[in-house]
Amino acid sequence: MFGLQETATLDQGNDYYSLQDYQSAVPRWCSGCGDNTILSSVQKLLRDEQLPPEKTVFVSGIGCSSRFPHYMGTYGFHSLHGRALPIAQGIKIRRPDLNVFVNMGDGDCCSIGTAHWIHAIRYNFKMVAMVHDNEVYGMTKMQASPTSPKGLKTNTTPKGTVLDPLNMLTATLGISNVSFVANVVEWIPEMMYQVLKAAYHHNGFAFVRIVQRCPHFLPNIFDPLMRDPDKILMLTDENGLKPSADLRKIYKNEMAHDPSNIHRAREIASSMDPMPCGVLYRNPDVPVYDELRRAQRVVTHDVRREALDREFDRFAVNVS
Ligand SMILES: Cc1ncc(C[n+]2csc(CCOP(=O)(O)OP(=O)(O)O)c2C)c(N)n1
Ligand code: SF4
Repeated sequence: MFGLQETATLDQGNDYYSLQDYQSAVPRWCSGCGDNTILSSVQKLLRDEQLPPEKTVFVSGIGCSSRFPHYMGTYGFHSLHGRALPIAQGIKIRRPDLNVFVNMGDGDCCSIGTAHWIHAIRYNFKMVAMVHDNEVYGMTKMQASPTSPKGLKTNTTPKGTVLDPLNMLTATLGISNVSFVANVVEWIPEMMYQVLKAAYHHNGFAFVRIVQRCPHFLPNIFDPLMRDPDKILMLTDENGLKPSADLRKIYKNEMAHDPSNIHRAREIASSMDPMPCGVLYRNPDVPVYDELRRAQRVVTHDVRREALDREFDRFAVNVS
């Protein structure tokens, strides 16, 4: 019996995390929903990077895409509509040792969450922020989102939207302290994986827009993009997208892009035909807020105890 106990002991030092270690509940997204593809890529990334699940947290808002943390075998925080980013920042400031990922819908980030989005770019905390852009409100059954294409008929725009969609890439590239911006489509997993990997390795706020299919409400909207490979422009660079020979056989539209050039990044991001996919902008030298704060404060246990004692002393009752 003693021997049995011994073999049942786990050797924590030699852990290898498999894909299953990053999986949790069975996803409840519609079949064919692009959120499923994003989930698979992210789980593969975490497995390849061997991120300890107990040191990793996924934060989301509210929406179909925001169900993401339920399906990860890590820590998770399914928060409030539009509020994923401040919650993720709160986690990062107290626990800089954690790997923080954020999943938001286009409504979540670019509508109700706009103020948080802008300030998160400026604060430049180290985290990966993914926007699942299906160009519609999915969970609440098809209202127009800021990224809906002009003319789209939805429950809130029965005669069709009248405005051009918000370009979240040029918007992000226009904010002070922006440090990483990328764009991908979820139906090309190799591309999405490589870009998410680059985002994870970026020291700062890595903003990744992921164009995502919603076959339930907008079944054909991305057909032109999906069916014509020439409508995709691969932006290649040494530390970002490095397409394989197989990918190159299908997607022939390719351009070497220097992601340190913000003017060029803005220029490229301003046109979606063909759709630029890859890392548009990367600047590793932008100050990272969590590192700035860490450098200023050295809070040892003694410092904390002294502060607590001082606080308690204010309420001390002298009975002598
Ligand atoms: C404060 C608040 N306002 C509105 C809602 C209703 N609501 C829930 S999800 C959602 C929109 C979801 O669309 P999106 O963020 O694009 O995500 P998707 O479902 O398409 O993934 C809305 C308006 C809410 N839950 N909370
Ligand atoms: S409604 Fe759309 S976004 Fe929501 S789960 Fe279904 S396909 Fe995905």
